[in-house]
Amino acid sequence: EAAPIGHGKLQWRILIGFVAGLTAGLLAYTFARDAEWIGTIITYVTGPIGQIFLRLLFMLVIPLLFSALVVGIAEMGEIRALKKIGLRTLIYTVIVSSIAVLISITAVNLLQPGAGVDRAEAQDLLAQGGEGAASIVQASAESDAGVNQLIAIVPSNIISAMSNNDILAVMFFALFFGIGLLLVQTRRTETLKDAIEGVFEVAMRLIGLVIQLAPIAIFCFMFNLSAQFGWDLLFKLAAFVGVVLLALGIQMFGVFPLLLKFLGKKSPIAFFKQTREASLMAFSTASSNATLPTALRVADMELKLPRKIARFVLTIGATANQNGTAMFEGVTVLFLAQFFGVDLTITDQIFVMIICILAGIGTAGVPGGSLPVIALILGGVGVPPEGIGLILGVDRFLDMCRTTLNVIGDLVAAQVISATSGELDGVTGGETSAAAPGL
Ligand code: DAS
Repeated sequence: EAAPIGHGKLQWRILIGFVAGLTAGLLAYTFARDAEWIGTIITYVTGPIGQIFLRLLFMLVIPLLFSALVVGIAEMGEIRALKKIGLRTLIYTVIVSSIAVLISITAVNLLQPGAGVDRAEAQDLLAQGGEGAASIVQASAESDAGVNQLIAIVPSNIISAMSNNDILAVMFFALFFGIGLLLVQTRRTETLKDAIEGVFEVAMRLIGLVIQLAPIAIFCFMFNLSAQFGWDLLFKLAAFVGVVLLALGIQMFGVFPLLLKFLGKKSPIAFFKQTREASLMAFSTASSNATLPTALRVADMELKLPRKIARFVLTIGATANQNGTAMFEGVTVLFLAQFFGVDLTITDQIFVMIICILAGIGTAGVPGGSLPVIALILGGVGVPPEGIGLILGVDRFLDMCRTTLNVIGDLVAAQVISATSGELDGVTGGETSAAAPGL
């Protein structure tokens, strides 16, 4: 039986991996910054281990997400319940994402981080980030923007959507299939529902095994980050990093506690304590999708939320309710506009805000998922998209922070929607079958 992360064993090992990786990386950066052996270690050891860990998790995300969503919907029992939960989730997402983007845009306008960037440093960063920026601009140019992207959410072939890891299309199909199960409800579909529940349990159990690698993988992530960027990580573009962290902090420790207290019927302190392993996983992997299994288990075993609501809100939320991403996109677009001296009128800023809220719905829950979207928005407001190269050096660290906000935001949504749907009373939680492990 995989040691349940919530009971401390694995969680402490993950924490030790995190601190050890950070320390080792900073030591390597401080005493052997340009030594060849550091590059060799990152290329042949720590880099591959981190990538294999993420790929093992991504390999299981599609089966997990599909089965969680289908069974979550089928367990609602009737279409009326689905409509109620679905509507509440949509309303919650739009309102809370709007608050998030409003906070981020206000912070950038008030603090003007883009106005004070040292030109020499900026030229250096643009040169370093040039290659990465070009590939991101290329990716955003290729992505179907606007209407095509909307149409692409409806998969014409679910197998190719799954093989292309097209999470939104898989989610659409799972929603549709779950509604089909709700409408049919015969003995045979009950068997089918049980079979799909079995897929969920197997996926969760396998993820419980994969997550045993987390301490080593997280050591590698943190070593790679700190050995390459060292202390500069925090001081480079300090004003920009500071404004992003300020905005994320206001949402995390201002807005979320208010939502939890007044709508979620939950003490914020208890909530943050019970969800810490999801925070740790989100921060270390910088991927909402990779953290989804942990979020599902935390909602079930720690927060004791009703499965049907938690599974629906968390699987939809992992991709469609990314508060951290929406904030980061708002700050970055306005920061780069300031840096390049592009004056954005209020209408421009409202346009950016609306796109950021929508982008928070369509951005992939993978490391760096929001970068192509930012390049798209920059192009839309007359800022050179290549300018994204300026922030690439600090993006990994900020991605870890914003992904943590994304995942915690999804868990807050599940808590609030459960409480406001009157589904909290009498839920014992821990209903996940035995196969779903401690992670
Ligand atoms: N890393 C993305 C996620 O997993 C967020 C982002 O890139 O903005 O949610």
